Amino acid sequence: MVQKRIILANDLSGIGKVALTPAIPIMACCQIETILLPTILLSSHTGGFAQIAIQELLDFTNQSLEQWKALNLKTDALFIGYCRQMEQLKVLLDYHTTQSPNSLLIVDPIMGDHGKLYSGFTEEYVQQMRSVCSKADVILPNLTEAALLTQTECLEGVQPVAAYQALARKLADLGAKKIILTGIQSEVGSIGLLSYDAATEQFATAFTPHYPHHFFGTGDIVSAILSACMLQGYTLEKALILATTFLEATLQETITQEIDLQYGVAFEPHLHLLTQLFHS
Ligand code: PXL
Repeated sequence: MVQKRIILANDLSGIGKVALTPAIPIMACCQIETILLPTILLSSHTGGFAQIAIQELLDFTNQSLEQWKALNLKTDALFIGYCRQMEQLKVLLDYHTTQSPNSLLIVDPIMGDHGKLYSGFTEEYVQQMRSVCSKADVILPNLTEAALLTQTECLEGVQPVAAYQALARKLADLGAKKIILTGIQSEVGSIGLLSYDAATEQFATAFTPHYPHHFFGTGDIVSAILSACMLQGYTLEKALILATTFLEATLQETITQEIDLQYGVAFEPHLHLLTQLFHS
């Protein structure tokens, strides 16, 4: 079978296993070919480190996309994650519309968590992200990002599933076709995902045990697995279960190993689960 090919437009960070770092091996294990577009270089993620080295890459983004246009590069999906420069979102959306309008546009609107924007992000960026999400086939916001996109209060703590369903519908009203909300809590002790397919109006959920810690990069791991599942033709129900199962194994491993959580989670020992599933 011909491998599916995805462009990953996301940050490349030295420390912390966020964004491209887990996405590259996860995609490989899921048998998806990656075309890499680092949108910004950072020496670490931005969650609590000082003295972060940063190299912005807008020119590089433009030049890469120009080369790919000249090559008439064929792809099955474009994944847009952490950009930080509004202009990058514009050129990526333009590339998608003009070069491969029939490929899947998957957007993880990485820009905040715990009710706040990440450092370096602006309200103008949020607006631009809203318009990118309106064109997307799949969006993968956490609750903070969903609140920013819908201009509503951030849902905090344990909430009835109906509250997340209403939020997903609001996101669909912006134009996205499939919504996957991450980090939802509908019972004490568990955390999970809720999907909504606007075409069929179907919801699905899947949960994993909730630990009282902040784990960096878990949203990026979930986004990579779900994106791979979409390309491999999985249903949303099945994709959600796979993502939460992988996350549960990863978090258990991380807790057992007593890892310094600033440095990211121990996802590597469980990559073989993905290879076993996707390698025919
Ligand atoms: O996991 C989201 C993320 C991605 N990229 C960078 C980050 C974060 C979260 O802190 O700092 C650079």
